[in-house]
Amino acid sequence: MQRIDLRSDTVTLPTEAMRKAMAEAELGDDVYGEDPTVNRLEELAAEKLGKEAALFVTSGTQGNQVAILSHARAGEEIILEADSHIFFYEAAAASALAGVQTRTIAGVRGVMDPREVERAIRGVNIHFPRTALICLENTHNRAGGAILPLENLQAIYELAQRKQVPVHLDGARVFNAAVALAVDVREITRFVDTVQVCFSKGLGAPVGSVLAGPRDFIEAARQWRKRLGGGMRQAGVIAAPAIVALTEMVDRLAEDHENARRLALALAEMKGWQVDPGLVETNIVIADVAGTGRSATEWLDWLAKEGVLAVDFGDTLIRFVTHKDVSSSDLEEAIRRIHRVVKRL
Ligand code: TLP
Repeated sequence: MQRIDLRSDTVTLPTEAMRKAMAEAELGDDVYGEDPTVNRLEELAAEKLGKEAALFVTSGTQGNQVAILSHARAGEEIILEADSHIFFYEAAAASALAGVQTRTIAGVRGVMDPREVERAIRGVNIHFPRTALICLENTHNRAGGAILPLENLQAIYELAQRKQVPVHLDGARVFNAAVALAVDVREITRFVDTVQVCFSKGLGAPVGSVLAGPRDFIEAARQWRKRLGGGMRQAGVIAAPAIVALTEMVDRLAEDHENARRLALALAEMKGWQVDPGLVETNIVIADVAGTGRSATEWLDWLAKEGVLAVDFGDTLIRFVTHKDVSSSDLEEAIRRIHRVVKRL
């Protein structure tokens, strides 16, 4: 039985064009700044994201953490959304590595109220830490791939500039947001100082992310990456497929969004499953199976036996992520199999 893997868009395998680019990449030692492919990727990413410079990093987590380390010092505070990846899924790296205190704000579908953000920024007082950074996430993973509205980004950026606090975007899936909004990604990144973008998710590259921002910030980030053991020598072999990801794989994300909407519509029809297809904006679908009287893990076991893989996002929540290695016919097959399991109950 063919496995249909909807656990994450991180499971995507490199395309033929990526493998060819890897085999043919021109290489050098990137710690000396001499890998022409890494240099080309960093220039291309900076240009596409509308920033002065960029740094190729090993992963989304490393990109976010290098950003925090470069923006903030131990004993300072960073503001972030309560369900954000940096807070929820990075093993408390911000406190373990940067020594910062996290100040969370509960958002609505990942969107923080600018008034709450403003209230959370510290004034000068001997009792208070300095607010060093505001972090945003777009699209928002735990909010089901929700897009932060441009007006919200703008409002937060304007108040942050007024208060002289930099804004970092965890843009692991920012190209999904840009494609869904039908805007150039720079329309999003213009409202942040620094941004991390993953090549290894929906864009299909095997490894890596980029951190982009002002030139002096990226120089500081380069040293933090080195401190963390992220100096990667002949990294052109993995930068080459990332270049293919940036140049060839962005527009097709619309197909993943279409498949996610299709999946949400089908799941919403299943007995005891709760999904609002109207809330599915990109490639993530979160379904609540509370109405079936069974837990997410029970469902995941049954689905896995039918060769459909997803992950649990809470006691009764299941996350499905569509991506390039699940075609629309694979998706129809997944829906048939889920239906079979539901009917058996
Ligand atoms: N997210 C993974 C898991 O860690 C949950 C996934 O399968 O979605 N920011 C966001 C918004 C992410 O979703 C992820 C990965 C990261 C950062 C971290 O990227 P990596 O895995 O490259 O460190």
